[in-house]
Amino acid sequence: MRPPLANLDGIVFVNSCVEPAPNRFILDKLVAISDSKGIEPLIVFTKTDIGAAGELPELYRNIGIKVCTVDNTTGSGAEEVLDFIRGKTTALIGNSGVGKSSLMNVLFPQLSLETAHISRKLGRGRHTTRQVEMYKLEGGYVADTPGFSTVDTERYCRIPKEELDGAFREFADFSGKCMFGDCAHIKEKGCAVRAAVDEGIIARSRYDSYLRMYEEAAKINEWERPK
Ligand SMILES: Nc1nc2c(ncn2[C@@H]2O[C@H](COP(=O)(O)OP(=O)(O)OP(=O)(O)O)[C@@H](O)[C@H]2O)c(=O)[nH]1
Ligand SMILES: [Mg+2]
Ligand SMILES: [Zn+2]
Repeated sequence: MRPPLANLDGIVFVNSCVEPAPNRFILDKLVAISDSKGIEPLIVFTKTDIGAAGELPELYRNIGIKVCTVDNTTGSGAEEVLDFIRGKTTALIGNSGVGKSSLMNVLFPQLSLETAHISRKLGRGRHTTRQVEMYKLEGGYVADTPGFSTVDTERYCRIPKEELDGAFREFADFSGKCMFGDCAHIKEKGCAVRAAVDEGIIARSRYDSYLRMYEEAAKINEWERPK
């Protein structure tokens, strides 16, 4: 499969506090993919005027990921996004309706990109932005992308299960301390990763995402793996 974007320095993962609510699993999956490819992630929570991001910003900041909260109706918080994308090749990625194009318009008003409320009656599959578009801005390139659906993200997990723990950055302090060198951190005796989850050092939701991704990765046939 040929990705529509390549050679990204950074990815801005856009979530909205509400409508649609953040999906932790998809966020963890995308962050794992960017981490495994050495692409710097920035997590943004939009619509702070109508909802709160709750515990999520702190959860991700605790593992060293930059997080910012933005109200696109006033532009409050958007400067941090600008600092992140300046001079880099980046893309805004996230579910349909989270406010990617709205954020682009806040950052670069000259773009006047189309934005729209997605009616619940019409359901998923209605994307306002229909193609990936790259703009030369702020000494770099920024891409606005169409929102994805949950189904689309299924095919993105192509991290081999043996390498998956390396894509969860906060596991690194523990994965070398497991009793078995090839520990998958699932049911093995003496697993230091699971112990850290039980002690509350690693967030349970992150570990749950790891387990779900591991299961998905285990279903991928050897020949389907990227070389
Ligand atoms: N209240 C509020 N509404 C917002 C905010 N950001 C975006 N919206 C609204 O959310 C809706 C979707 O915004 P878009 O910018 O079109 O979302 P998108 O992520 O580009 O969606 P796709 O192009 O379909 O992927 C629009 O009605 C926006 O006005 C925000 O911070 N606060
Ligand atoms: Mg859009
Ligand atoms: Zn382990």
